[in-house]
Amino acid sequence: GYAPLSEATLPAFLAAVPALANRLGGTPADWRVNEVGDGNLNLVFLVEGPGHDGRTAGLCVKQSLPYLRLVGEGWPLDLNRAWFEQRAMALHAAGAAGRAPALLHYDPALYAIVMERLSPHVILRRGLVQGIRYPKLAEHVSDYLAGTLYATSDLALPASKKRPLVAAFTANDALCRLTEDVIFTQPYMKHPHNRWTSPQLDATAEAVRTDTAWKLAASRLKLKFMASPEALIHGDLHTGSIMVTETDTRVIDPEFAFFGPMGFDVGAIIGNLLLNYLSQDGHATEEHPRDAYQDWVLATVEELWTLFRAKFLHLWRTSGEGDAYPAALFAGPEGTACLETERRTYLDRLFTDALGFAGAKITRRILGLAHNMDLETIADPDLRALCETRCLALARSLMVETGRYPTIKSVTEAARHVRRT
Ligand code: SR1
Ligand code: MG
Repeated sequence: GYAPLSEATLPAFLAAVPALANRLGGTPADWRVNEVGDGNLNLVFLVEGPGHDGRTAGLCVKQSLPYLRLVGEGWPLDLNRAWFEQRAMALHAAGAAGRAPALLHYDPALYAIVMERLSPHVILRRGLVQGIRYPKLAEHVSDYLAGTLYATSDLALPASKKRPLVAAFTANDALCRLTEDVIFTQPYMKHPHNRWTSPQLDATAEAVRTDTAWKLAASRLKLKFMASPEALIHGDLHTGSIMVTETDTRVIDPEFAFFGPMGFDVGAIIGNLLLNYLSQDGHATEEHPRDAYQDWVLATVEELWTLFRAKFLHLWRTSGEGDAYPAALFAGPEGTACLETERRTYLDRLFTDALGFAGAKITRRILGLAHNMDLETIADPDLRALCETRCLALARSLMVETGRYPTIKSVTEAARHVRRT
């Protein structure tokens, strides 16, 4: 039966799985366990054992709690999110090998996932707030996005393979509804879950609630989220769901995975990077100005989209085995040219979706329930409010005036412009 694990009970759980015990080495008494979960939902344990040949070994264990950790037991949440997470990890590994921690074990009764412990990786968001550059970030995240989204789409999978997967992930209803509520609905209304740190934002939040164009844009995006089973998306790809070193990048936490719009994942990471860019002014000091770092963040946004687009197109051109766009209909030079135009149109549409979702992801982090340390750790309340106000201006424009942004450069230019206001 299910019971939450603890630092005291975890060794016995691991000792019962020979492959895990062997990996840790020594005996359970030698294993050091720390609960380190600082996310909104789950328990996370890091375990270290003596390993073999003088090299220590580590594991990470993630377990669902029957409620939302951020709020407490008053907000029950489906335990089965762990099943969706480990299933998504397995399916995504096929499209983007090496860009996530290795999945080692799943316990369906305890809703516990055992995976490779990443070391010396840190959460990307923490590194960004400290002003650390990650030269491989765009290359690796674009590998992950293109690989996972393409491989699970109708462009790569025959319908008879994709449809049962769509059906299985449709059952991740609890987490989809959470997203629908906290991202697309609650920030645009008076709701007890909403909070913002700066009283300076009271008037802005009130203005959002009466901004019909903004609410309409949020609702259109919500519909797209609910009714576009394009690919198996991560579903929560913010900068807290990525672990990094200067040379390695791993995506973690796909518990919100379901078949949804690809632009939601692409927009999540772009939106979180843009939010970070605008938050940097709250962390700059005279001794440590952040302007050059901010240029790096925007260059990363540009590179990420450009590489994603190129890699996705390459996969489609070279390995299209899905049932959409049957090859037999596009034989000959005319068919080839026509299909190539179609591919570019598809990517243009995906880009537009991503920008809208990026705006929605920024808005929810300022006016909704769950916030980001990028903004929350700005000590000066006036400066924090200024950064938040700039974020909201950019977010609204991405959602309401999406057509103004035909290229990723136009997006980064808008971010620079907002920063000057
Ligand atoms: C209750 S909202 C919790 C949030 O944390 C997760 O990381 C998701 O972003 C979710 O929306
Ligand atoms: Mg998460």
